[in-house]
Amino acid sequence: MAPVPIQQQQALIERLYAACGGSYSPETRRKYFISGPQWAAAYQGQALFHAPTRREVGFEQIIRKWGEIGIGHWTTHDTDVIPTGAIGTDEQWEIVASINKALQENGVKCSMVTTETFHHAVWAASPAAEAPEVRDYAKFRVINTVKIGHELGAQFAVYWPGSLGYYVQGAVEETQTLRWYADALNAACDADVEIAKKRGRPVLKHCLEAKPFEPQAEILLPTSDAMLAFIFSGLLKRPEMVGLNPEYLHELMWGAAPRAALARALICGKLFHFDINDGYRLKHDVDIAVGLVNPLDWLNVLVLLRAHEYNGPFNLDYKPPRTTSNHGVFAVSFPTAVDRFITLWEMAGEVSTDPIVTEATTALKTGGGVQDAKDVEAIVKANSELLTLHELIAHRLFQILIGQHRGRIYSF
Ligand code: GLO
Ligand code: MG
Ligand code: MG
Repeated sequence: MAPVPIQQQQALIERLYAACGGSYSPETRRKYFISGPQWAAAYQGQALFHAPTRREVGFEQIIRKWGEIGIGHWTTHDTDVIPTGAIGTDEQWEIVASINKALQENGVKCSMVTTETFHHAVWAASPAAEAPEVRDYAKFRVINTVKIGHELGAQFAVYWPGSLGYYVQGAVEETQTLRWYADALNAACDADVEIAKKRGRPVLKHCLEAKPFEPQAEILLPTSDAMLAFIFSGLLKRPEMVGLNPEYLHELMWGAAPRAALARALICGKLFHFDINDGYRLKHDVDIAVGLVNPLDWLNVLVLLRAHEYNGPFNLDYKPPRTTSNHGVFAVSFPTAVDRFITLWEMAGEVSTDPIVTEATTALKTGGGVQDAKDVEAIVKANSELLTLHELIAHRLFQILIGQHRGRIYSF
């Protein structure tokens, strides 16, 4: 093959993307509650050891692309779109008005807003720092985000308290810091109740997002389970307004089974919002797009969510890799992520109606039929053949994942 000159590269990408087939129409994509974050599309590839590889992209372009691709919802941090110095000023409301215009023109809705409490120097000692002025500023910021959320028509506010923790031990008293953090959330919920009432809108769903490592060395609320304990701790004035935004990779990072973490949130009635992506156990937050690393696990996660009729958003919180170009972000990265999600979601539907999975599951739940609950030997014996179904079900899920249940076989 001859070298491909730069002016022919986009055409090559588009031809091979089309040749992949299997993509859904924008109308079909819009039927799912999928949201695309401003920060994900605007990510330029930078990190501590990485210089940016892509040019800046603004909200006008991202919202337009969401409309074209069929990503029905847009999400943002306050400072993704408003410079820190303009937060709360007239300039902010001018920007918010132009966001509303862009959303309307492109048939996209804002579903979620979130406050950046990790990047700016003011958060060096976290949003629940010792200095009362930092904590007052944190309250101002989260209340302001609630206001923006209502103005943009959002239903959710997310909090990733990225810097709530420490690097060196002994300076931070954990219980005090958690109380201070709760004060900020209480201020946001109180303000929300008032604003919602004034505007005749429902209150937002306030969602906490945990991450086990980064950017602090030690994190005070590192897992979704820790956050559940925090929600039910008595520190929150309105715990009914607060739930979770688990992120698939954040649970995997600490070694959890994401599906089990989601199940624990479900039984508490706190699975409000879900950040979808992929990655590896015990690595940093690589934020790979959904289904590229653990498709079988993802299929299982979606089987669980369908079974519990989860109807909240699926937020594409991943980072297009540094090797993807500005063109590739919209031509390949986002449409393929959406389409893998839809495929896995529909496959999860097939799992729930699959006759083999259904019969095997029913047989397991029926058991071998022993009346005497004290007869341990009889119980073991009665179920000993039946339990082989566990492995058979796992095989069936693999078949569904690769389409083998529809008769696809490999012959020599
Ligand atoms: C970072 C988090 C981050 C949050 C966002 C929403 O690791 O995943 O992207 O999801 O700040 O609050
Ligand atoms: Mg996230
Ligand atoms: Mg992440």
